[in-house]
Amino acid sequence: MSTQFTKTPGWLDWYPNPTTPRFALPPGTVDAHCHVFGPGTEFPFAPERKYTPGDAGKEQLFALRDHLGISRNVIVQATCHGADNTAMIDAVQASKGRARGIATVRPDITDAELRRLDDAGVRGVRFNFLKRLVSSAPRDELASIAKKIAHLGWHVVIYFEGAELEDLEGFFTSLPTPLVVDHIGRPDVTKPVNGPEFSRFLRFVHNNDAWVKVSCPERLSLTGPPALHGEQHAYTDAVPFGRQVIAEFPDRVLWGTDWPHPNLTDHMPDDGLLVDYIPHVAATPEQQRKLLVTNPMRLYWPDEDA
Ligand code: 0GY
Repeated sequence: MSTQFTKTPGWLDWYPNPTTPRFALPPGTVDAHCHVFGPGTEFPFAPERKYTPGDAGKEQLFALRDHLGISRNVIVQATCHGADNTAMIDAVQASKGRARGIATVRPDITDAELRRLDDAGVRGVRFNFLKRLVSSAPRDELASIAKKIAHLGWHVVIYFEGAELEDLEGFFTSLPTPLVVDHIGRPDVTKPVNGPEFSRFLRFVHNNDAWVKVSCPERLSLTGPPALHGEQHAYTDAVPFGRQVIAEFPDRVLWGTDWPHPNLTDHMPDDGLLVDYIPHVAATPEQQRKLLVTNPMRLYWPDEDA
């Protein structure tokens, strides 16, 4: 039986017909953070979801990949699908080796099921601490998941608000896997890049086996200007944060589109212009190659050449 879903009011769909980027992505570029939503008729959204997105299926994701000049994707399970990874796995398998997956799992997951996910291309799980996205994130349950996946060589993707790192840091440090931080740890970009909050974040990355996604300036920025209408200097208030992380940890940074950009209500960025944002944070060809190709290949396709 197929199910029709009504989008959350105010929900913006992804940008149609994105521009061709002026910045040519290096060959082998990996989009290390994107999602698929449904389509809802084929892959119903989870009853416990906090939002109902518009459909954004694998065909559209792969079309964007090809349009922007991206080679590979890491498809992150979105909360609207809960712990039902079917849509994400379907997309990863349809990519014919050009995508990996990050799953959401429950603590009672069996070893056999984890093996099945690993065979399908999953390389990690995501722990989400944003109250607007998940009802709870019990640390004992998450710790038991991390323990179960460690032997597979997987990592844990962590999504939290910058201000909450102080509380979460001890828990993160106790986990037995590498960590991959979403969206530069969501800093408050009105605070100084060398202030206590972002310094804590940089120290945390320095002291742990942690990678950082330099992604989502459109989510972090308060002043814009938005990546729309050909804007080549978008999200200027987020730039110093991306720049700092790339300068300090050139070998542990990743980039992602975050397509189809869940929960944006103010504006929907032109994905072509989001690519043009990259050289503002990764200025040199060496930084760009590491951010876009070498680092994600090492984490997600260690046995393959870009
Ligand atoms: C993102 C950010 C968001 C949503 C999700 O899984 C999700 O629902 O990740 C958000 O609303 O900030 O990474 O796409």
